[in-house]
Amino acid sequence: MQAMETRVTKMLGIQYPIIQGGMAWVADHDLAAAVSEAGGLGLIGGANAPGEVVREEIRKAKKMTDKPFGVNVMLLSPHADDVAKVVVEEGIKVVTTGAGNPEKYMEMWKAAGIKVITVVASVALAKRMEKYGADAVVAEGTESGGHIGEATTMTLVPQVADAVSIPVIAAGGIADGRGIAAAFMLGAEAVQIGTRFVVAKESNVHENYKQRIIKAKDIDSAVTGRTHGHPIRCLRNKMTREYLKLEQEGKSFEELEYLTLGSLRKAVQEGDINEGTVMAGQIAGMIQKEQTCREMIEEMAAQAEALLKR
Ligand code: TUI
Repeated sequence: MQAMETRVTKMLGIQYPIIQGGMAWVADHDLAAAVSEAGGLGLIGGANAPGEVVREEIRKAKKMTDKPFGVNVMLLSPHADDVAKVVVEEGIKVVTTGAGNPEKYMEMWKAAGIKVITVVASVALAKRMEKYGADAVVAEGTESGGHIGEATTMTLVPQVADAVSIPVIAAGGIADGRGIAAAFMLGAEAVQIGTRFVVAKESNVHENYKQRIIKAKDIDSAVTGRTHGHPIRCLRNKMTREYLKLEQEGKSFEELEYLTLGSLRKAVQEGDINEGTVMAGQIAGMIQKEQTCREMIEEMAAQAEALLKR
């Protein structure tokens, strides 16, 4: 796999330049361990979970793999301070952050020898993170599922790659070897993949959620919360129709929160894909089947390598 060796694979000690997204309610110890065992970097998603819950997830993953895995600290979480400490106490080697600016934790993480990878949606934040000591950035395009920025992967990745010297990891709209090869052409040295791993055999999301992604068409994606500055990409359903209608009528964020509060959990765990939030990226339309993480990673890496050699 020489062609796929980059500063990111060397820094993280992984075989393939493929990082799993730290998805809220989805990225648990089973998924993270499976991705790491297959040669990528698995991530446990801290999401809104309390520190002790994340600690348990970390301990379970450690029992399943000796390979490196990381933790995503979701910065909007009320428990972010606790999770930030737990990763240090548990000897985690790689942390990714999302949905905010992690500056206040950087010194503590760097002192603990943690590789810090911040998810950014703009050149400005990428430059700032480099200045604060980030080891790499994930340039996440608006094609991604969940909480998103405005710039597309196609435009963001090369601009971030030009602006910083640390490695850039591309995310948003990538789910096969073509996407990985394209990201490399744009200047990325690894990719972060979320949506495809949601339908992995090792993913514990409800079967209805997996089937909704597998059945999704190219144009099934919707973004709620744009008018309130909390844009969330998910698959169209009863919830998004109602949300977007009320949003258009000028309802406030507080009035609409009841539609999304806890609704990701409702979709992921209870399988309520009509009233729940089915977060997924725009590439959901291309995802056709459930496979093991190993099958997905080996297939994507082989395809990318063949394309990059051409
Ligand atoms: O974080 C994500 N994606 C997420 S987090 C999430 S959980 C959640 N659920 C409901 C409401 C809110 C969150 C679901 N999906 N991706 C990484 C990401 N970070 N995308 C965009 C950003 C971002 C945006 C603005 C990072 C920093 C930022 O500005 C920070 C600043 O202070 O300048």
